[in-house]
Amino acid sequence: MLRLSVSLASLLPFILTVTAQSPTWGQCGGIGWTGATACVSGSACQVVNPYYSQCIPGAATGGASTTPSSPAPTSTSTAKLNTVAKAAGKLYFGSATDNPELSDTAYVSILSDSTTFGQITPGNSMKWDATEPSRGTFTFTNGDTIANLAKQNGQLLRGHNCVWKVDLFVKLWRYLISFFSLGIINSQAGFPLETSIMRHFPAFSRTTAAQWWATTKDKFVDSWDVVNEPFNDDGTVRQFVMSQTIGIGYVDVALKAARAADPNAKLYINDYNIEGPGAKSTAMLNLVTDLKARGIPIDGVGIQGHLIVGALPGDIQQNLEAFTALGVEVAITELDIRMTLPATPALLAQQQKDYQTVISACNAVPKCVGVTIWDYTDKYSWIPGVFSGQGAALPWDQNLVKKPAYDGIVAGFQ
Ligand code: 9MR
Repeated sequence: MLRLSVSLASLLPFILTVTAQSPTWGQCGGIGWTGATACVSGSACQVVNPYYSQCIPGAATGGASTTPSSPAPTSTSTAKLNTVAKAAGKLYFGSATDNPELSDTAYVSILSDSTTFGQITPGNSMKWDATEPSRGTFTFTNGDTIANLAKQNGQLLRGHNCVWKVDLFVKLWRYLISFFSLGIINSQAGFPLETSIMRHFPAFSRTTAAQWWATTKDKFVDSWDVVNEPFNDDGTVRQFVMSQTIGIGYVDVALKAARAADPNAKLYINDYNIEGPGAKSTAMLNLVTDLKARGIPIDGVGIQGHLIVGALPGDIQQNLEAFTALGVEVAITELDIRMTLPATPALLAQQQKDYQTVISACNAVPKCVGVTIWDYTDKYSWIPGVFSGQGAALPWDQNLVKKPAYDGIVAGFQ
């Protein structure tokens, strides 16, 4: 015992030294970060976005770029992305955005250029956990901010999303707290949380969807991601409160409620890892076939497109055509193509090719109606916060400078 405490005591300075410095690729700052802000020797802390700074090997301390010391290659094209997309017969080229970054005026200025972006998707602020933060209380402020921005800019708006396992986990937790605090958990027989949510869903869908559809009667809105990510990668149904309670039939409930809220908007099911053929694409094809056969309203399949540089699935065009052959449209809804940092010229060149490949596939399929990137700049990308050591996934770098990927997009539409 004595020996243990002695050895712990002797280790303490070492442990403190270690924890005072983040490892290479480790987090070293960002809103809410309470850990080490210094990096181990050989790496430096770089701001990736307001929520995440990371120790980048070989980077200069205090700099804002994750690229190596030689100047990074940039885009040379002067074409505008929405202009080229429309010239190719598409409805739009668009970007996701989120409320916190709307205070960045340089960022908003590029986002608001409708020759570059003809469409906007709110990355978070129309989700269930954002619109109904407590039970029965709906909050549309943040979603309205983005809807109004799109309207002011003359951009289409994609509603995202009505039903998603990830948001329902957040809601379940809140519901649990509220049930306990209100002391009514025993008043609901059977499965109180599930029952409550199932009872509530149509009201949510009608209220939320109607809010933005009602503000968009002049037709700049086109689509809603009604159901998000219903499948696991092996094609089995994702298990969460809705699928566990009523099975895959929750998709019917959601689509019918959405159609009742507005008969005009295009209703989509949206998922990732369905860019190429495979078990998950097959499951989605089967679901859409079944929905169409039973007359359940479904207009489109959203192919998210969270991809990896140099590792694109084969036959993207063929896969898009398999969906459109069922009588639905498709859209690339959340495109980003990430790499392991740092972003070398070779990786940026490969990324340019990969963007061109995806855009060309959509371009070749008439019923692929448009492409949305999941925000346009690395400054606000979700990637580094989720995939450690990866990033640089978008066509603008974190200084809002256009990368070679931009030229890949332009070439893909030509
Ligand atoms: O980019 C979004 C991130 O800011 C949120 O924390 C996260 C959870 O709501 O959702 C991210 O967006 C996801 C999208 O809604 C659905 N497809 C995957 C996207 C990236 O995770």
